[in-house]
Amino acid sequence: MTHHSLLLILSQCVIDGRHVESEQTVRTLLGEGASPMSVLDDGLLPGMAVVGQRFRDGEMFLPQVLVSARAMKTAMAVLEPLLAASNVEPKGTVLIGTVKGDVHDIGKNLVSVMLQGNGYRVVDIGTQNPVEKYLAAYEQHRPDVVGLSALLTTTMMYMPTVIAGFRSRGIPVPVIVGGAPVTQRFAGEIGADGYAKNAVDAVDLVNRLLKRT
Ligand code: B12
Repeated sequence: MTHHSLLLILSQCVIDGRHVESEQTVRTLLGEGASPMSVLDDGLLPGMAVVGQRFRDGEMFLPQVLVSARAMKTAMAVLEPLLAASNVEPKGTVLIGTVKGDVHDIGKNLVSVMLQGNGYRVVDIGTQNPVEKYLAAYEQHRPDVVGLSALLTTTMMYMPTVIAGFRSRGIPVPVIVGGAPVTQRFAGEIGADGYAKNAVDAVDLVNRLLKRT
């Protein structure tokens, strides 16, 4: 089978939420020499995009989205070590987490993996983080950049609270934001130090903020 048809099958596995087959298909593609990036960009992400559209249009419901998310995650578990493989000295540390009230983590995990793959150490504090969690993790790990993720128009409104938490304590760490509803304009309005629309741009953004390449 060609890479192209295997990638289509992989997208469909994510859409249908077939996690066992999605993992197998990823392994087959890798075994046949497909790059981890293309498996992600041309197989998994297009599948997840369809899930997003169908959910929005009321053609798919939450339980189905959950099984799709699981298929995406099982496949990502195979790709992560490959995407993150890098044996150079860390270029810096990035603390990342999804904000309070929000359980979405697929996009955040992707950003983490891409940063790791590009030489950063990532401290991932998971989902549903109140400002106190970010502050405590900051004290413990002293990251060079803090990243906030939110996928809901309601939870993105919590982002300024986290930024204020750092600023009111005089902590000058750059705070960057992202997630589907977040825009460059919103980032500017809440005084974030940066915004990126996807994981690849997130790496560029961190490179720029820390003047690394
Ligand atoms: C999967 C999914 C779920 C899964 C999440 C599983 C998981 N472990 O993450 C489950 C089923 C749990 C879920 C639940 C809900 N969901 Co939901 N979900 C989605 C869905 C379909 C896909 C999200 C996703 O993973 N996308 C793929 C990733 C790769 O993209 P991404 O997250 O945008 O991340 C990229 C960029 O945004 C960026 N990025 C992300 N984070 C960061 C951080 C930084 C610092 C930077 C720089 C960049 C960056 O880089 C990423 C990689 O390129 C979206 C639809 C959509 N189009 O977004 C709805 C969506 C986000 N969900 C939605 C809703 C309404 C809900 C629920 C409220 C439903 C309900 N009634 O209960 C709950 C909320 C639960 C909660 N409290 O958080 C709505 C939000 C509407 C809104 N505007 O607020 C959406 C948009 C669907 C829709 N069209 O209606 N959901």
